Amino acid sequence: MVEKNLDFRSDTVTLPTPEMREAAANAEVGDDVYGEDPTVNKLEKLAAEIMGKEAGLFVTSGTQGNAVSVLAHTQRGDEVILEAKSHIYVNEVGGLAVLGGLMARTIPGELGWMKPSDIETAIRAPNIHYPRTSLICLENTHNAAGGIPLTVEQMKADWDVAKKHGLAVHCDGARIFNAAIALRVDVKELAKYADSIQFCLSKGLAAPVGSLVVGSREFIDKARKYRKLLGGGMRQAGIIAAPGIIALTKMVDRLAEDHENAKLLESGLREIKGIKILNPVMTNMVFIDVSGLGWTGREWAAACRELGWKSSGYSSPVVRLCTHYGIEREDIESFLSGIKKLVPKV
Ligand code: TLP
Repeated sequence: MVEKNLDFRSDTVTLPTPEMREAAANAEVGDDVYGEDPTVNKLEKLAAEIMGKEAGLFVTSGTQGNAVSVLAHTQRGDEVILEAKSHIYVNEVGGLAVLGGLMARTIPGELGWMKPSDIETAIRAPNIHYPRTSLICLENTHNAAGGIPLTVEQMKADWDVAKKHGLAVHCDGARIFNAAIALRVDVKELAKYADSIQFCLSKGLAAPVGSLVVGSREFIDKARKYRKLLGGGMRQAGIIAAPGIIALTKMVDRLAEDHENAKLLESGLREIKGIKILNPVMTNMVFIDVSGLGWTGREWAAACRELGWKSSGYSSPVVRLCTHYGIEREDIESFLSGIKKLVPKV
């Protein structure tokens, strides 16, 4: 029985499955800073295998995974190319500058994808006046673009430019499995076109904590040291790694249900005059603009609350709705019939 979780704010709100709770309670543990936690070791190996990389590193969060990856790929004073609305640039507390002493060079993407020609133009030529460009960061799925999956071809095109110029590629793959499921490709095909990938266990995969970084052995050794620097050496972390193993082995395929539910939500909301759908709905996110109802996000969130749902809602009329484990088809259906009664007639 799935525990209900009527909350559209994010897929980060997912609750662990009963099997995860049990796995956490019974996990075999050791001191992971000594490399002696068997459950963490198993999770790291599994993650690397799934992504087709040499090694993996269990980190506390997506933000920490991106931070250690960026640090391991760069030197202070380098420039990093990223999409203008990427999570690393917008939502990670300026870590590039604060932790890495790095410059950010942003490129507006087309549905989250930076065109190779734009990347090429942004790469710095060797010149005494310029910082060195050393890294390109991709995001798949791209959150702010609407949970849009970058295709294998799109990733390859960006990768080819990077490699032509000798640059590293990091992928913020917080929701890379949503991308793989939506595109119906093996996640390895996407992972092939990144030197390193960070992906989250704690979003649609429903584990309570943690992310993984995968890449070459040499890269992971470096990233592990940065994780220690950032306070991420976690000792008996098998307790939180055990649910992660369940996430990777049992929770990936069901992401398709979240995508279907997002589609259902989209089509129901489209029937409401005054609500505009802002993104092509390809994974588990629906972005809406409620200004046509005369509402801001706050009024939207208040209406959702009346129906027993949580939803984001600020002064902006744009709201992101996420579907995830804990929300089922019938929940979306009853939400839609409820909200249709609550919106003002326009
Ligand atoms: N995203 C969160 C918020 O921070 C916005 C969300 O609710 O979507 N990369 C991407 C693409 C993300 O969407 C997120 C989290 C992260 C990295 C960071 O992961 P955590 O929250 O584990 O640090």
